[in-house]
Amino acid sequence: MASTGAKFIVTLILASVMVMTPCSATVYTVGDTSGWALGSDYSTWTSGKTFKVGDSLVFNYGSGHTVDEVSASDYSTCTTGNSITSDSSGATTIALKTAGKHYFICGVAGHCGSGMKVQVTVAAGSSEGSSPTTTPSGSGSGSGSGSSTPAATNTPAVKTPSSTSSESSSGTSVSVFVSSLLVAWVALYVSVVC
Ligand SMILES: [Cu+2]
Repeated sequence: MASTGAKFIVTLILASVMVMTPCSATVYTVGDTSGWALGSDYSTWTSGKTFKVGDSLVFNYGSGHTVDEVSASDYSTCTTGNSITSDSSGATTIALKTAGKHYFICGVAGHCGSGMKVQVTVAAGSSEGSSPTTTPSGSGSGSGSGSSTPAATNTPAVKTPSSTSSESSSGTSVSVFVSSLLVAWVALYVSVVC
């Protein structure tokens, strides 16, 4: 049935969207409920977290702080004044657009040295993950033994008046083929996005 195949494909698309939604982007609140403040240990906060390209960091803080993205050397020495970016709005969202390490400090004198510094390692969007393995379904089987006819490629669906079981099975195999193509495409897309 065509409607069954269409429902199956729609279900696959919906399922793939549900799979892709949580893996596409994660928003991390730096320090969680403590926010961006003195007295927090941000190396503890980053431990166990995996940051990816597309994720973002949200810094929540009161007045008297800033969020400065700095270089590695400025991070280690708590040097202010060479910031790549700086914000003091109280709610800073940093989109992690590139892979590698990103360093953030508070630019107020003394705060970085007192612990207001955080570095995150951002992984590339696509890891060399599992390539989707396409299993070739044994289509075309069912021909008898010893038939050496070479015209077995892409037989068009001809409506034969005699209701044979091969007609419905060919329709099913076509929808399965299209579905497996879709699954392979979704798997490839997910592996690129995640
Ligand atoms: Cu500060």
